[in-house]
This record gives sequence, structure tokens and C-alpha cells, in this order.
Amino acid sequence: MSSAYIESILNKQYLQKTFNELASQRPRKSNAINFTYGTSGFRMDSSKLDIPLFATALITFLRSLYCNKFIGIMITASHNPPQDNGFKTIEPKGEMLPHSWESYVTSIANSVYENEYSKFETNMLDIIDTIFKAYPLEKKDTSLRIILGRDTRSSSLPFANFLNDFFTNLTTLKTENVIVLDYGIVTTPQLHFIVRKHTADNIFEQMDLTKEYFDAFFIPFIKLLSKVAKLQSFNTLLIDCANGVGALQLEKLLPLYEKHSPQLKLELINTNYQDCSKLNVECGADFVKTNQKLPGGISEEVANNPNFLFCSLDGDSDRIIFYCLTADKKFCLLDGDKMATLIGEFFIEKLPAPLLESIKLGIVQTAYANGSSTAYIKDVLKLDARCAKTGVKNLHHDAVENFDVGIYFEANGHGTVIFNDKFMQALSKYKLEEFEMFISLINQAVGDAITDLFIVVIILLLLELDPRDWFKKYADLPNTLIKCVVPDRSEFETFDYERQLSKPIGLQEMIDEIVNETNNSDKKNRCFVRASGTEDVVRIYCESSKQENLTIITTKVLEAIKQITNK
Ligand code: 16G
Ligand code: ZN
Repeated sequence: MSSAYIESILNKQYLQKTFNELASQRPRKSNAINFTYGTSGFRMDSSKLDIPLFATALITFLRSLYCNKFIGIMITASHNPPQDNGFKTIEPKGEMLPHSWESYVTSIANSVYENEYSKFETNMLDIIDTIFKAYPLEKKDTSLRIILGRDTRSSSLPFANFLNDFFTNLTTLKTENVIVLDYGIVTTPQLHFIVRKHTADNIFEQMDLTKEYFDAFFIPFIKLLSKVAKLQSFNTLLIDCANGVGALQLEKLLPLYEKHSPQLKLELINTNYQDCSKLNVECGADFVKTNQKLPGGISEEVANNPNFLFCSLDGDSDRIIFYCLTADKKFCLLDGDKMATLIGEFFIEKLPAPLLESIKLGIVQTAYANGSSTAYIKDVLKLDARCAKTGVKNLHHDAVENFDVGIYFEANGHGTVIFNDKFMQALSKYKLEEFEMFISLINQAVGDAITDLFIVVIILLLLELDPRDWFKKYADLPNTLIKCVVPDRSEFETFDYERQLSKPIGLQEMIDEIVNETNNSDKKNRCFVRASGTEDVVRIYCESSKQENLTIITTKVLEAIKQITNK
């Protein structure tokens, strides 16, 4: 396939007209935003997303033709405030867009801004040409296959409508060769599952795949729950749905769950997904993790009830945070680090020693993992702990490359477990029926709040572990995470998995000095600065064994950043 072929099936008049409409509303070059397709796609205030949507649509169109398979687009801004939105594409097997294509979609979004629109056509075709030079393809029976999904935000439906129109009009391919399936409001992990399923089973029409998704993970959950003799430490799980899509999906699941008369009660709060202005507001995984306190919507009586375990989903249900209160009302955060170590411990406990010795089992974290969790993994669990760059895609790749069983979690509650054929073959030699059922609870494709919920609940119940004892496994070092607005965050370049800065020149040396000045004999001070991929800020993370060091360090680092960036 060459660009000539693409041009022959591209409705250029429509492309031009669509662009003209968007371009007439775009800010002039001086006010232009530099769009970046990061690990979570494009994400920002929904009013600024027209051009990124256009770029995402065009790249998805090309990607679908190139792969000749279904490509998904998820419309969501996850845990961001209600006025934001975003898009990311999902590859045929449920993965994220390949790295090289991230730069194509970024340049399409920005080329629109950088040039007068009269030059646009040439530019766009230039990019398409570059893509097909880099990825030459023979012309074959091509069809356009797109799957759409969205969260509950008010801007999500108009964006989905734009995409439906765009794909229908963009190509001169015969109608039967243009398949756009709109799955409506789904969680991000559900859309990953749906795209994977269409690819694996060669399905061309829309089906009830959200039901299949639930069956895949919910049935083993129910079966494992029935194996728990008697609930020991908690009898109710209260799920904060962040007023998002998780509420809609779990409300469908709850009646099915109750039919099985399980011992464990599931209760939903913050379920008002119909009121878009409430999404992630004073609730949800990010709110709880950042503020280390209970979300809104929990009564005093429930908070004080020792039989409750709590958890919070985020706005698109791909991450989850657990928490509980001690008898003296201390808030116990059970975050991604705690989940990773819990799962590691469960594998160690349940797998026979010879099997464990024959496989590589390890945990992948990011620079944000609390130092105590990393020490616990290495010193107590005696497992390999690796660090990857922020963004689940990076952790996923690292886990696949380095482990037979790779547990990966970001501290913010985003993660899952992956295992390879070597492990599955080794496992099949032992008759571990219960463990095999446990394995089938895991959504290996992507971090998934709903399946992570099932995993954690089952582990706690099978190990008869009180959530408060889970919390006590290790004590987090005091830590803080703050934002700093800088003139240009792209000036901040990192190495060593984002733990150190190579640019702006001189800043890392200043940070090292600040960190060393206040270090105690335990040398546990740690501080790093990285540019956010989802907001126009840089983030400063700091931890220390002494709470009072945190303010001292971050104040000085903030000053150092100001000094360097104002030069
Ligand atoms: C995105 C990432 C998440 C990461 C966060 C960091 C995906 C699907 N999502 O939400 O994993 O923790 O960005 O945000 O990769 P930041 O770059 O603004 O700190
Ligand atoms: Zn999310």
C-alpha cells in the first residue's frame, strides 16, 4: 500500500471541510497549544480538544487500514475534573498505540496549528506519506474497523457523534467495508476487552460483549467466594464509584451478585453518573490517594463500623484504591504499592516451592512507589523489584520482558498481573484448582479496577487477612506530591526511570544538594521532579523518614526550579 492508495480511498473534500470548520475556531498561532499524545493519549479541557480529536480520528483511520483489524478509541479523561476530556486509541490486541505512532498523532495535531490551513493538505499528506514509507504495506482487501467507547462526561457523547460521522464520511470504501461499532458508555478496561475479543474471534458486528466481560471475571469471583468458609474480618465492601461509569456497570452487576446470596455484602456509593458535574468531585481513587482521607458520601456510622472495607474507583474504572479505619479512626491507605505486595505475598504463599524456584516472579513499580514498599519487596518478600517510567504501558512492557509472573502497579492504584506460557505450563503440572481459578480473575490486558477489586477481596478472604493487618505489613515513609507551574514543561527531561533530571542543566545537582543537606543517618530522603504527561505542570515528589523534612525539601526545590527556569 502506498500513500497513493490511501489517497484513492480518502474523501479529501470531507477531510478539508472538516478541517476548515475546526480551523476557523482555532486560536491563532501565537496562542496555539502544543498538543502531546502521551501515555494516556490526549487529555485537557474539553473545549480545546477539537483538533486532537481530529488527529486521533485520522491516525485511527490509518492504523485500522494498516493493521486491517479493529482499532478502538476510548473517550475519557479518567480521574480529571468533569470539564476535561481525552482520547486514546486501543490496538487490536488491547494494547496502547505503538510509541512511533504517538509522534505521528502528535505531529498531526500540531501541524494543524503550525500552518495556515491552505498548506494543511500538503502537510497532512506529508505525514501520511511518512507513515507509509516507514510502514510499507501491500494493497489488500482493506476495511475500516473502528470500535468506540466513552465515559459519562457531558462532552463524551458529542465527541463520539463526531467520530461516527467522521469515519462514515472520510473514506470512499464501500459501506460494507466501513464498520464503526459504538459500544456507548463503558469502562476503559471493558473497551480493551471488547477490542481484543473482536480481534481474537474475528467478530464483525456489535455484540453484548460487556456481558462476556463480566462472565469472564465475575464467574470465577463467585466460585472463589463460595470457597471461603466464614468471613473473619470484614463483611461489607463499600465501593465509591466516583460518580462515573463504574457505577453504571456495577449497578448492572449487583443484582446478579446478590442472586448468589454471598456472605460478603457489596454496597455502592457516589453513583450519580447522570450528573456529570459530580464526576471525581470529592470522591474517587485519585481524591482518596491524594488527600489520604475518606471520600464524600460515607456516613459517620459506616466509617466507624469495623466490619467495612472501603475502596474507590476512578472516573473510567481502570484504577482502584482500598482503605480502612483503625479503631482509633486512623486512616489506612491501601494503595497500588500495598496491592502489589499483597499479590506477591499470595503467589509466594500459594505456589509450591519448586514451582516458585523455576519461574521469575517479580514486581514492577514507578519512581512514585513508596521506598518502604520497595524495601519490603526486596527484603521481606525477597522478590525482584524493578522501576519503570510512569504510565501503565511502561510497567506492562517491563513486566512482560523481565518476568514469567510480573505484578505491576503504580502507587495510584493502576496495575495488574501478567504471566506467560512458561508459568502456565509449570502451573498445570500441579493440581492447584483454586489457584488456577484465582488466575482467571486477573485481567492481564490492562489495569482494571473491577477485576483488581475481585483479586484483592479474594486474597484477603482466602488468607483470612484483616485489612488493618494488611496495612501494617510495612509503614509508608512520609511523602508529599506537589505541582509547580513552569514556563515550558518540555524543558524537563529525565533519565533513570524519571528519578533524575538531565535538563534543565544544573537542576539535578541542586536537588541532590537539598536532599543531602537534610538527610538523616538512614539516608531515606528522596526527591525527584518530572514533567506531567496529563497536565501543564511539573510534579515534585518527596519522601523522608521525617515528616518535617518534606516541607523543607519541597520549598527549596520549588525555589531552585524558579531560579533555573527564570534564567
Ligand atoms: C495517566 C496514566 C497513569 C499515570 C498518570 C500520570 C495510563 C493509562 N494512564 O493517567 O498510568 O499514572 O497518567 O500522570 O497510562 P502525570 O504524567 O500527569 O503525572
Ligand atoms: Zn483512569
